[in-house]
Amino acid sequence: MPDVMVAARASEASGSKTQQVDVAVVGAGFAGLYLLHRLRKAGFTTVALDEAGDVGGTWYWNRYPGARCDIQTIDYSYTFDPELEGAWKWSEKYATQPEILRYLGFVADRYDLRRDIRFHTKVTAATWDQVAERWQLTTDHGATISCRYYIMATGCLSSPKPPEIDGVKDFKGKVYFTGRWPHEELKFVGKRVAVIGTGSSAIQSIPLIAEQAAHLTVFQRTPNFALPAHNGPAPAERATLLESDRAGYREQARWSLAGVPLPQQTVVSWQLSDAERRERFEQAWAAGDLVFMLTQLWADQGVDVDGNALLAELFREKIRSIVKDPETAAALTPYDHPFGSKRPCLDTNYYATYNRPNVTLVNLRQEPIASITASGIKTDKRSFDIDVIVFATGFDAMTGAIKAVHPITGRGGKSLTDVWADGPQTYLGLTVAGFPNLFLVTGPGSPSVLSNMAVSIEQHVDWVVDRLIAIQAAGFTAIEATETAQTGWARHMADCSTLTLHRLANTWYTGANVPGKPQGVMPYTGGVGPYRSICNEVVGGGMLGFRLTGPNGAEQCNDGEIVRLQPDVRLVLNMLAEMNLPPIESLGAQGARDFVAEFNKSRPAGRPVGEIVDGTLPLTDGSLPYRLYRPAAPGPHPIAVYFHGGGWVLGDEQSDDPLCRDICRRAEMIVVSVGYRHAPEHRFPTAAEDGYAATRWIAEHAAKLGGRPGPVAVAGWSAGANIAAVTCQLARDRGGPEIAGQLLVCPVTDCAFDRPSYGDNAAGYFLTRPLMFWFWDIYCSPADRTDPRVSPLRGQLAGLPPAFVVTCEFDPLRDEGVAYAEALAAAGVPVEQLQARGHFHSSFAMVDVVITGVSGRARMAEALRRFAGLPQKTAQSGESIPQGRQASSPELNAAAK
Ligand code: NA7
Repeated sequence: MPDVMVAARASEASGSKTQQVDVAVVGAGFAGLYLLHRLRKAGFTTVALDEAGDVGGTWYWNRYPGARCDIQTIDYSYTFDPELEGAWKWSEKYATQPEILRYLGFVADRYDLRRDIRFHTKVTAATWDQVAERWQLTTDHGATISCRYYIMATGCLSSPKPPEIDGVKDFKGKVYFTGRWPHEELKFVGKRVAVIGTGSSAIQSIPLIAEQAAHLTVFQRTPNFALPAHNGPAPAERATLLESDRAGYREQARWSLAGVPLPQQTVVSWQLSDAERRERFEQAWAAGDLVFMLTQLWADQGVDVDGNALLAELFREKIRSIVKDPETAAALTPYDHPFGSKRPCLDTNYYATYNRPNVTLVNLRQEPIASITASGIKTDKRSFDIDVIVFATGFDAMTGAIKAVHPITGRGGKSLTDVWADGPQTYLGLTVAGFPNLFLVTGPGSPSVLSNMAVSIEQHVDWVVDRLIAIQAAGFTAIEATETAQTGWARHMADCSTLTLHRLANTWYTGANVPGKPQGVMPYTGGVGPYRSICNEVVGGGMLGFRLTGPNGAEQCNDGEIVRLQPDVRLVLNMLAEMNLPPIESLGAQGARDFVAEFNKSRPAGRPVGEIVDGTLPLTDGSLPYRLYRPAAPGPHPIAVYFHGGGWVLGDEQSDDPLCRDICRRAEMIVVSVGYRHAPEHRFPTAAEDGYAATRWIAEHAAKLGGRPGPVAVAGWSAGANIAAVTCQLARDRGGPEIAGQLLVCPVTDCAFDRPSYGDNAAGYFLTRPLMFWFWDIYCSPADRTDPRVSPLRGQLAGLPPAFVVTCEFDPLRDEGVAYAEALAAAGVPVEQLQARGHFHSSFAMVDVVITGVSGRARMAEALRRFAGLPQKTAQSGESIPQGRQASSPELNAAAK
């Protein structure tokens, strides 16, 4: 729509009088428009301000050739009004920028939104007036504004980055920025054009510019992964799915990981053959769906560098097969970042464009740009005569647009720029401590750019407007995040970012694209659905982490951290809660065993090891089964004897299979998991005596088992760790075998139940207090419980082998584990402790489910290697990064560790 028409219909707020409104919004894009609509419906007086001449936000500015969305348009739409959905039909799978802009104009018209928007208006300062409890805004055009609430709907990618290359001003030709493209159509016919950058904007525009230009030279700093969009009409099956159950489809998107209704992939890469993986990849390549490619191939593609490398290599093969010149193909092939850690692009003929005779790729890694001259671009090797330079160099993402609307001065005169000097700090990506009544829509700390923005925007807008309604109804006039909540959110963000591979790439997600910008993963990586549930929990918890204030000293503050669990632990516990399982102790011993066996069938298969051998070992009164895990590398290897968890009642030598495989792979040791006998059939001290006898036999038969003769290590989890600890005491007292060290993961060490962890974690973290009581009752009568063969904390501890003791924060057994470690240390035993924050009793046994346990399991393996006298490993399987060819790979390797 021409600006002149807009101006005629836009909000009139000229003159010098201050405009008084309840809410001022900055931005008239997807977020600003929906905000206006909701605020108005809720009865708030509002004004929106935008520098642009019309609605559209990022779609107003990014008019470069080929600009399209990279989420299918069927999903990249408002969902708040089914009638609106019925009234608009997208013509293409990925709509073009003009069509998206028309859509936003249509929405603005439909709800008559322009009358509350002041276009061509930039906020030049925003100051919190503590006395009036209002924000005072000055603008470069028209009246100042006084508002109770100030909402930044400024978008994540709306502040273009400066060129950062010397000499731009000297250039005599034309200069364009993809992020600020002129409104009139540009003609490149007969022109020598340079495009600097190879992100989405460049990858979308390069093929179209190449079709016109006399010559196109692309200056590439970092190659990117791109897959074909296969544009055309919206895929029929997706449209049918939506139309058959619109509400259900939208709801699934709202609770999904990326804001698109796709399921959680559960099959892991090592469960698929090469051919199966290739087939999945080819299907995704043919589907031309970015979110599908990013999430649906195999479960470990986005969380594990090895799983990711398999996918990245398939991409590289494609690039090599399309681009004919091997040198150009090599330069276009990304090696410096895992697939998906930098935003991959959707393209139309991108790679094939480099087969055109009028296109040249300049690899800036080999010949950096030295300067821009009057006639073109000079690298340190060559000069290029150029008529037009297109900067597709990206944005100061996430924070740039917020900080651009500055200064924002909060309580006590604090400036947001200063508060964020070391990186953005927010609570939920929605609010900032010290800045009352200020809200950010899809701000840093929320899923934002790692999600379908349409879904995330609606969730934020609904959350904010619903809160304003509730605050007003309760008689409060100000809301502010607490420092505790904000610090807790930063910790949770950091925990989440260890789950994905985004931290391993230099990208605009991390701020690395802007010189001098503080670095850290800015969007929330925990997923749209989990994030939504957290926001709901904040409300359900009485606005946890917010201080609400109002007239006459009214105040409410339920201070605290919203998430203290590791993000994946939280997901597991929520999933278990949703399953509404009966308490294990209600099932009887056999019922509980059947239940656990069934439950274990649904977990990810452990990773391959060199060999697995099942056998039996003799006892004086029978025999015990064992399962031996042998590393792939040639032996002989040192041996770790392993005892499974299960409260002396449940499990067997196979029930901790994924953990045994993990230990075997990481420590490169043979793991022999022992099937000791269980209660109630065999009560105390059978399990302990079996553990000792088995260890003795294994140590004596180490060579026969293919292991290295000499001392063995012992390891165990939960009741198995109890048996490992007891075995060490018995071995010391009974003349052997010699034990090199003990790895005790969440051990049972004592029969006292009055330590705080038994109370704090009595319920809700799977291993409950009633379940522990049940285990104790089945295994051991009260009269026997102080025997060191079941309460090793009560035994003599001097002279025991070195120990590595792991405890988890949300575990009834936490404090007795810590007590054992401290008592060992006091007795002169070398001890290392891992007190795992945010973890629960099963965290480390849930290999490939609780991914945040990886670093802990890596430390456990290192401890076992130390016990065995093996050298420290430099890179762990599952954490190593594929060897790159570019300069940043050593840093990536370091980060991966
Ligand atoms: P991006 O994805 O940030 O891409 C910018 C590109 O420009 C990228 O290849 C950069 O290389 C390159 N760049 C940036 N600065 C320079 C300088 N100084 N010299 C040479 N090359 C440079 O921005 P887009 O606009 O393409 O896409 C942004 C998002 O919008 C996109 O992900 C979609 O979500 C929509 P680098 O990788 O930094 O080495």
